[in-house]
Amino acid sequence: MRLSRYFLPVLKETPAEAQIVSHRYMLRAGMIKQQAAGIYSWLPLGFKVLRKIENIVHEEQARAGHIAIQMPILQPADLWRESGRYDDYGQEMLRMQDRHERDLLYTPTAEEMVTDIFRSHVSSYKDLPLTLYQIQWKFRDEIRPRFGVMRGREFYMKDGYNFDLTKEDALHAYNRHLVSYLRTYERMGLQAIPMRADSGPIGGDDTHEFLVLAETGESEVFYDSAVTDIRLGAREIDYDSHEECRAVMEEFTSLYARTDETHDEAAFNAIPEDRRRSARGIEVGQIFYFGTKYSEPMGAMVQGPDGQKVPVHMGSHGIGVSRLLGAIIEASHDDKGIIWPEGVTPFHVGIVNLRQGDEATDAACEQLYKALNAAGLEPLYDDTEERAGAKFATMDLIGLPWRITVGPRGLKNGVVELTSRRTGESEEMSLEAAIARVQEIYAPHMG
Ligand code: P5A
Repeated sequence: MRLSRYFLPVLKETPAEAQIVSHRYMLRAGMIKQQAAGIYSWLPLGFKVLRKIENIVHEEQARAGHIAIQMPILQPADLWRESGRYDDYGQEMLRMQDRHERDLLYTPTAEEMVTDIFRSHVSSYKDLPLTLYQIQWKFRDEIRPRFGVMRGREFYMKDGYNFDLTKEDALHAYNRHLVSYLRTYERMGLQAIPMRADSGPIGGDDTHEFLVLAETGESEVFYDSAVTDIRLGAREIDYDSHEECRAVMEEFTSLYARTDETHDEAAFNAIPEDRRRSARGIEVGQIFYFGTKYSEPMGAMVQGPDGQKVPVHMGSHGIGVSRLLGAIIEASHDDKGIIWPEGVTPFHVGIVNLRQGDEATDAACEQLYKALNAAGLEPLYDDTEERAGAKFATMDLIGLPWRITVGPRGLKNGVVELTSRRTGESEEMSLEAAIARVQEIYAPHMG
C-alpha cells in the first residue's frame, strides 16, 4: 500500500476522552472512530489488525478440529425464553420488536441458538463430538462502556460451543480449548494466563478466564509468579488425545492463579511469599463447562450406544477478538506509539522515502516496494511529501515492527537502513539483503 493512496487519518493531538494508552493510540493512529458510547467504526488500519487477529483465531480453531458457522446478530426472544435467560439476562440485553411486534434481541452470546441448531439436526451419539464456533458481533448494553474497544457495547467475539455424549468427553473439549487458546494468544505475541474464575450469566462450575497482565486491566488477579514462566512454544499437541490435552491443562493451571471472584486467601498464603503476586489483568477469553444447563430445558438429546436418549454435555468458549487489539497495545507500546508483534501487524514493513522526487531514491523505493509485494509481504510505502521527521513519527505511532529507510546518501554507498521498532536498532545493508532479512523475519508468520 502507498500511503499517498491510503486512508490513515492520524491525529496530532491526544484525544481528551481516552484514559488508557491503547485507546489513545488507536484513536491517534486512525484505527477506530467512536460513533456512540461503546460503538465504533473500524477504519482501515484498525480493520486490518482485526482481520489478522480473526485469521489467527480461525486457523487455530481449524487446527483443533472446530467447525465454523455464522449465526444471526438478531435473535428471536422465544429461544431465550426456553432456557430461562430472557428474563435473567437483565439490562445488558438489548431488546427490540419488529413491525409485527415480535420480540427480538441483539445477541450478547449464542448458547441458545447453537443449541437450537444442534437439536434440529443431530440425534445420535455417532455424530459426536462436535464443536461449532463463529466469529460474530455481539452487543451488551454495558453500564459503563470505556477504554475504547476494551469494554465496548458492540464488540467482536469468537464464540464456540461443544456437544459431547459424556461429561468426560466434554471436559476433554474444555482442556482442548484451553490448549488451543494458549497457542492462539502466543501467536499474537501475548502471554494470557488461564485463571480460575466465576461463571456469571453463562453458568456452570468449571471456568477459566485468560488474562493478560496490565496495569490498566479491569480485573484484579492473584497468582503464583511461577505461572508466568510457562509457555506452550512450538510443542505440537495432539488435540484428539485426552491425556495430552489434560497434561497441558494441568501444567498451566495447577499453580495458583485466580481472579478476585474466586480468590482464596488461605490457599494464596500457602505460596512462598516471594512468589505471591496481586496485579491487574485484561480478560481476553473465557472457557466454560456447564453440562446440560441448556441441552436439558431445550431438549438437545442424542441416542446413546445403549439406545437411551440423553441430553448432551456442553460448554462454551469465548475470545474477545476486538478487545485483543487493546490488550496487545497495552502489552506492547512505548511513548512514541504502538509496537505490533509480527503475528498481527497491519503491514509487515514500512518504507520511508527520505527524498520524494529524487530520481534514484524514488526508483529504489519502487524496486523495494515491488519486491516485497512479490514476496507475499505487505509493505506500507510512505511516498508522501512530508518531511522525514513527520514520516518517522507516523511510522512509530502506527507501530510497524520493521522500517526500511531509503535516502540519497545511503544509496550512494549502495545501502538502505533496516530499523527495528522494538529495539530502535538500525543496520545498513544492500536493498537485496534488506528484502531477504524481512522475508526471513516473517517466514514463521506466513500461512
Ligand atoms: C463464551 C462464548 C461468553 O459469552 N458464551 C459464548 C461465553 N463468555 S464471556 O466471557 O462473557 O465473553 C467472552 C469474551 O468476550 C470478551 N468481552 C468483551 N469484549 C469487549 N467488550 C465487552 N463489553 C466484552 N464483554 C466480553 C472478553 O474477552 C470475554 O472473555
